[in-house]
Amino acid sequence: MANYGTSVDKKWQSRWETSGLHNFDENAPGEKLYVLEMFSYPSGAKLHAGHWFNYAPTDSWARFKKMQGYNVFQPMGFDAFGLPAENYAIKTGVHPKDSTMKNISNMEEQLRAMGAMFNWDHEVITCLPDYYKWTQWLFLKLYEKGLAYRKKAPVNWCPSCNTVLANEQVIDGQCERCDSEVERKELTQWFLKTTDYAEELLQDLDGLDWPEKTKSMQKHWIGKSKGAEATFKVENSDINFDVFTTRVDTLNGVTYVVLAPESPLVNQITSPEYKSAVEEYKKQAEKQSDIERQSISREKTGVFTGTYAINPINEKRIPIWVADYVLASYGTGCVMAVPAHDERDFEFATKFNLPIERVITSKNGSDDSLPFTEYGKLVNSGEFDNLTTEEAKEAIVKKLEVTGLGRWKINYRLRDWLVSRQRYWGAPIPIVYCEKCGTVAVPEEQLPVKLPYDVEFTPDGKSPLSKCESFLHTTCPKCGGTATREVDTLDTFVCSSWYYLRYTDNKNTEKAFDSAKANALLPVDKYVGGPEHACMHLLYARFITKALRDMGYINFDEPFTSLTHQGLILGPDGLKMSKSKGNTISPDDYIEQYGSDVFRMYLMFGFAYSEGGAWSYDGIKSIARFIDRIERLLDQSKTELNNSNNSKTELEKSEKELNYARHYAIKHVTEDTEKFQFNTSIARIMEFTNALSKYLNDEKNKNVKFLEEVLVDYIKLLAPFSPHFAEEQWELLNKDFSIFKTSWPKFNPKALVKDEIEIAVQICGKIKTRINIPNDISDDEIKELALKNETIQKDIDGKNIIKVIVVKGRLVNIVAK
Ligand code: ANZ
Ligand code: ZN
Repeated sequence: MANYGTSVDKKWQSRWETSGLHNFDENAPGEKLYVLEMFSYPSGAKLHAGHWFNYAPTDSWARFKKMQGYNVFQPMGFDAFGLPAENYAIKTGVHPKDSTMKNISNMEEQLRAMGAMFNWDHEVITCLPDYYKWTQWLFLKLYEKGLAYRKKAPVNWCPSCNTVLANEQVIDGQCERCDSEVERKELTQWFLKTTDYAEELLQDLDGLDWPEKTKSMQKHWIGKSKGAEATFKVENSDINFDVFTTRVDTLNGVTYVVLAPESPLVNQITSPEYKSAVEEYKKQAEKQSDIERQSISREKTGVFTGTYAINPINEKRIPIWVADYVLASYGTGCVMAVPAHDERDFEFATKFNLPIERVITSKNGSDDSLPFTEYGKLVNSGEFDNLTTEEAKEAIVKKLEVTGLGRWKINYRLRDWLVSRQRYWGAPIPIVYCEKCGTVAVPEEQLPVKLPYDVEFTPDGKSPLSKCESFLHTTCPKCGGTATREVDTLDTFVCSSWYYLRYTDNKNTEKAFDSAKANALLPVDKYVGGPEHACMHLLYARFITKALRDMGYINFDEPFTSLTHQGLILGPDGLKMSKSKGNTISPDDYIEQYGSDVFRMYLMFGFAYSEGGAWSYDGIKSIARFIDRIERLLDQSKTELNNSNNSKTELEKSEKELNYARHYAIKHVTEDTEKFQFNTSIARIMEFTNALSKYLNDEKNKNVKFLEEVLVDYIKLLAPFSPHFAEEQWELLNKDFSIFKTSWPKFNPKALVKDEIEIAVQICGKIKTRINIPNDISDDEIKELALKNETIQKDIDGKNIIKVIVVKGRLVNIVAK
């Protein structure tokens, strides 16, 4: 009867803990290897199959690297501030701090049951003052550096929840929680200047070992666009404005210009008789999200301002419109419209009956329909006629530069990071407002600005902290006069933008982290987590790393050298797991039934790691049977070891076969595991298992010395994938604790050269038979063996042999008539 199960898990978990096996020692031998899994939200739902799929296989990888001799650092913690906890609190009335701490202790227990070699002594919990004190410190450093600033900006506003929403809470223009249409509202907010690093964030992507898709998503998000700015004068006024265009070659085809409704220019230039129509239009536009406004399928809307502008290249007079397909936040918020060559302008011009003037034809002169959006040759452009798009861009910018009415310009789509949240459950922004001194940073020695416990946190449109008098009123750190505190809290992504640094020095009470410690352990060598963070967390962390480097706190440029995304584990029905669909898989029940190793091995064998897939009940059962089978085989092996006295050094044929399987497995498990290809690694272990079983069931007197060597390698190969089970088997083999202190098996290339190989024998190109031949004989000897073969003899009897061809290692072809 099989022994493996939770009792074996518990035995080794406690042994690992009491022996301090997983404690990190920075002075231990071996190259450092920082393995990091994205830390989780302590939500009430406990650890689900997705967490396991992130953490357990990555832990197996880390164990594999440890056995290869690396000094592995694998910390774990909790991203504990933020909306999930707060929303849960609003729903249940339990204070977020209480529910969060309770959830953390539940999840810690579950993580321990996983048996991962986390360095718990380095744990961080972002909602505790000893952590958020340093999040506040980070904010102040950025503020000192001019990388944090405050300005008025439009935010997503849910009129029914009465609160600001993060971008990620807006789903298709609607509030994630109540499905009401999200509005835009102007509020004064804190921003971090990610845009200062746009170019470096883009350039450094090239050097990262990250999935191409993720790099390309970040690249798009940063959105570098090379173009030009052209300056238009407003007729009968001294107001000028710039437009950003990537097609300055089409400047002669501009038939109107468009301002974003939010552009401050709109009020300045609108002529009196058009004011009310424009005001009305602006109100409508406020309700649309940027995504809707940019949608191609949406019908274009807009309004004339009654005012005209002058085209800087040909002094033509063109109308100025306001339309919401122009975004205030991109470029200059003003667009030169070229309906003949831009889809959206074309649609707009058609709807409002504005002129459409062609200025580009295709290079080969064929007549194309409008809008023609490709590059080509200029027409109707005066002195620029016949130039190609590329040539015309140069020539037109050159001419504009002379008059000062144009220049080359690079634009980025990336916006500064809005970090203010009108929420309770976050790190307070460490700023004080004084009537006399204005905006004042809280001095470092007064940190942390503690988040008060007794606060009415249900959102009603105002920041919860503004209703907490004892928090709100304070004295100015500069002049000692009365002052009020900033009542917004920081976006939780600020907390998670630097946690990998704090892990290295989590108990430091003097500093956020010690530079020498951080520089020694970072960058993270392998980061594993979901792809959904591509343009948020993964970008923010890169920005913070670069900012801290420039302030001299760290000496590396990138936080995460290599990144792997796990796939998604779906319900048995192939759909995304969700409580409402009733298709969730709770790891706890399976661990209880089968043990952690069966669960983790199923996750690794049943799915390609980066793809995931649908859960299968049969799949996990077959892994449970596989572990049972191994256990029986190892049992049998031990009996053999005790009963036999054969310990020859020369290997018999059957031993050579097993030795081949052994080294074949070592080679491929090593190569595949390195690449997170756990499923193929385990498949190789299964083949090795079959070979072992075949050898054991041979009746002959076993070679115990050889068998013992094989078993040592076999259990070592199993160790990363089934750590508790392997540790148990290691002990049963009378080996010293712990298998994770031993080194990973090395494969012997010689063992992979077979003494005998099988080749085909053909007559006139048709396969007649297969023969086994020694590996190291000459072509003539091969010919001789082939011709001597009985089947062949019969076939060629009475025929004339014309030619015998040998294809090394594969076949012999006999041409006979
Ligand atoms: C004239 C033009 C003619 C344009 C043409 C395109 C084709 P990317 O590549 O994304 O940088 N644009 C500029 N600012 C905008 C804003 N705030 N809101 C909406 N659209 C804006 O796109 C640059 C192009 O997007 C610019 O080039 C401008 O339209 C438009 F045949 O200028 B173009
Ligand atoms: Zn003051």
